[in-house]
Amino acid sequence: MKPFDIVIVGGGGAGLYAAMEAMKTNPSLNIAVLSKVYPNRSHTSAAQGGANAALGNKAKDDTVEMHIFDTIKGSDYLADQDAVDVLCSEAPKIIRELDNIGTPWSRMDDNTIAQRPFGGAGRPRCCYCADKTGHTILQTLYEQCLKKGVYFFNEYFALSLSVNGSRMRGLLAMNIKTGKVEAFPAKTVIFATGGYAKMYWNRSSNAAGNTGDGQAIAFRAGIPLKDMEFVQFHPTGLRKSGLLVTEGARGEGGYLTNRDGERFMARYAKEKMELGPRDLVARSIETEILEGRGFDSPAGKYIHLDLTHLGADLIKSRLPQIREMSMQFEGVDPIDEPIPVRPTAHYSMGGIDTDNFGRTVMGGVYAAGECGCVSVHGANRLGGNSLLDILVFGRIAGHTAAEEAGKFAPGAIPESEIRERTEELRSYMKPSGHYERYGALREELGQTLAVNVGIFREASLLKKGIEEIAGLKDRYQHVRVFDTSDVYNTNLIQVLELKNMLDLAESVAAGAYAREESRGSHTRVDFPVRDDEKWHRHTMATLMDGKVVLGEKPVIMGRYELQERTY
Ligand code: MEZ
Repeated sequence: MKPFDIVIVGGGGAGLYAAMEAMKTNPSLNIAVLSKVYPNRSHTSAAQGGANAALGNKAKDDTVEMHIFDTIKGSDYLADQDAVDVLCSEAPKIIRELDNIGTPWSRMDDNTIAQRPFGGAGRPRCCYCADKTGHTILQTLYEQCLKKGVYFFNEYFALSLSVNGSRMRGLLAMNIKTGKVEAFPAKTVIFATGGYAKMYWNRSSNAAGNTGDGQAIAFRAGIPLKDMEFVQFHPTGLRKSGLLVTEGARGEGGYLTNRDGERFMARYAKEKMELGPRDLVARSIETEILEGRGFDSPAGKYIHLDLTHLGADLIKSRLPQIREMSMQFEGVDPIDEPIPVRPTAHYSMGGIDTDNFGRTVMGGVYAAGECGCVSVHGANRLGGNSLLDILVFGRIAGHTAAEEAGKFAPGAIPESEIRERTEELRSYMKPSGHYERYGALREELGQTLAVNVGIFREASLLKKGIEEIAGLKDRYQHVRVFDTSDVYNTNLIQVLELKNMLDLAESVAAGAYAREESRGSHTRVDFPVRDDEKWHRHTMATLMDGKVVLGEKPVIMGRYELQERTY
């Protein structure tokens, strides 16, 4: 195959924005997007509530500076302040740019882009398209990429980077339709494969495919991962499935109530109530449940998200998807009854370490969106800053790669690498006396993470989690794929995804065990206080001889000094 100037791995919002921007920067470039699903089925489509930008449409006195401060405070002061400046300053421009290329934003009466309140934000600045914001953004970007001539390789599963010494020369991927390993020689590669929170299995709002493929490939190629222990639990996942019930439901005025009918958030965030930041609201719900004030059911414990007082018109016009999902997955119509919810693993604050331009430590390799960690979210992301992150930093990574592609000579990927990868894939199908099945390992991984590396963490649990993950990695050596066909071998894909999750889970648990403090989403009951002296720093995980080695990196400060975080 002819070398590409840019290969983008992942067809969600970050990948597509990167492709669109790279084309705009230099239309003569040869740009490919590889995606394991069709791009318009990427997980961006599940982002419901919206994207933050200080447009000042709903609150005239909103400012970019307030957005910056809310984000830094929300991050529990672990975000890099120069990166947050970029995120929030670019926000109004990027929302308007999306408007110009056709994103159907909901509108206010004066026809300006509608905004709703979101957690941890001082002003209502979350721009939305009903409760299908990510879905509409994704469609808009996909259309633009097709129009601009981006090459799409859909249903390709990325396997590894091809690296010669310190020189990256492209990517190897499996064509899911044929089972063949194909080489994609490239001057630059951008990873935009989304997050890794699906490792929590059914305690997750994530799509089945959010298995951290980009992070795992980069990790195995020697690129460090940053702040992996910070996994965000969204306060309101549906009780049975963990699917997301947007924060927009609380932004529109929904209440959280316990089994005594009490709006319990008054106990935890007197001022912000249900619109406290996610880490705080998720901990509060979990505390209500642990202290016996939740509801019990065969499908698990839960609390209520009550929208009944909002009325049918509002629910039907602004939260139609939530209504549909509640009816389909819980048998509850939120117009008439509260929705049973419980926190659900939703977002990976950690990811591939990048600078503010999307560059990693390896020349020619970039990352953006949830797959990367720039870091704008620190220890806790604010709702509505994720779509914003993929747009702003997807665009920046696309621009940087387009500008820098000329610096890297195209490398050829040797045939021997294709053969090696093919043999690796085939090795899963060789008969073996003792074998393990994917399903059991997958479920046990989710279970150990939810129990031992969940919302409330503690040394002995984390240690158990680390041991259990190591045990699962040993057992993985014996995992076998019984479907030996080449065409759409989904069992093989699942097994490869499991390998990625196991490698990443190890770094999540190792970081969580090492970080002896509580900050943002990382709550250590044995170290309940934030320890700025020892831990106001990023955790860096590197893979050396197959082992996770932890290091650290300073947090970039700016105008805002460390403060106690109250809401
Ligand atoms: O940023 C998010 O995670 C988001 C918009 C989710 C939601 O509650 O809708």
